[in-house]
Amino acid sequence: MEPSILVAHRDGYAEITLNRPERLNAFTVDMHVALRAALEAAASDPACRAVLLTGQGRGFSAGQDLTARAQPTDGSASPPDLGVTLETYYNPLIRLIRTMPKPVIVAVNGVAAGAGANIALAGDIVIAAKSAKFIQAFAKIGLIPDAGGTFILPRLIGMARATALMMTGEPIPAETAADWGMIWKAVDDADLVATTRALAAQLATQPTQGFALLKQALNASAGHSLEEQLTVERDLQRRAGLTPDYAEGVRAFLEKRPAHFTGRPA
Ligand code: T3D
Repeated sequence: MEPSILVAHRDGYAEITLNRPERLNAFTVDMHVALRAALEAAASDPACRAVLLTGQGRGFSAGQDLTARAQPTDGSASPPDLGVTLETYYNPLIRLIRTMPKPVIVAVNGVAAGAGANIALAGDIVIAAKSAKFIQAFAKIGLIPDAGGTFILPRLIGMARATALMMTGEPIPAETAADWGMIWKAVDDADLVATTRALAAQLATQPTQGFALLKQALNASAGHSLEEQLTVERDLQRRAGLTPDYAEGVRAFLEKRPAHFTGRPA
């Protein structure tokens, strides 16, 4: 059987591909376990300084595999406890993407629906092929958005648009998503792989420890007042200032040459 997740070690970064194209990369337990393992390995590998997440085939991901959710009409089986599924699989996945100490770039190669959309939107930099679309598909099956969607989407595009998308399930094309600030940009389909690989390779040469601290600062900002966030910035900048990459960055500027960042901790 084909592995549900493919991992390729490239130029300083890990490329992780969701690999159930016949089901538009819908999530099974096996895929959750394999994806989490791949992300955890990338997070702890000092040679890996960025992650590129994408999907195989014509979809990025259609969210939860619904074939695993069919219930008999005669009431002979109790419904699944979806709270357990979220706590066991989706929530740890979103926490990992948001908090892993290196950039996560998401290349949305095709439709991203349900949790598939919200997993994509949890990435640090999201670039989509122009033919891709984002669908908050949950209401169509009687569920509420999950995988961090109710937190992340309103912060990206505002409450009015997020609520309407969540209630209507209207597909949003990649270019509209970019115009609305849901993603960073939409590129021609033929350019998606080259654009996102170049970005991942470039970010893998940057101050990785600084990026980890930057992610901490942005994550903290959501629930903070300006005063609280200024304190966070002070504390994290203190740590950034101790890194070898800060010293190298300043030296390189003064010597009028490109910086050679190692990504090593202080
Ligand atoms: O359950 C829990 O643990 C709670 C967590 C829930 C998280 C969630 O993600 S809930 C939301 C689940 N996802 C959906 O509701 C989306 C379902 N899919 C669709 O609405 C459509 O497939 C798309 C709009 C995404 C794409 O439409 P289209 O026309 O481009 O493709 P298609 O023909 O519908 O799909 C292609 C194949 O993939 C098809 O199989 P077939 O007929 O060729 O054998 C289809 O059944 C399969 N597929 C698509 N999505 C899923 C799926 N199979 C299982 N689960 C899916 N989610």
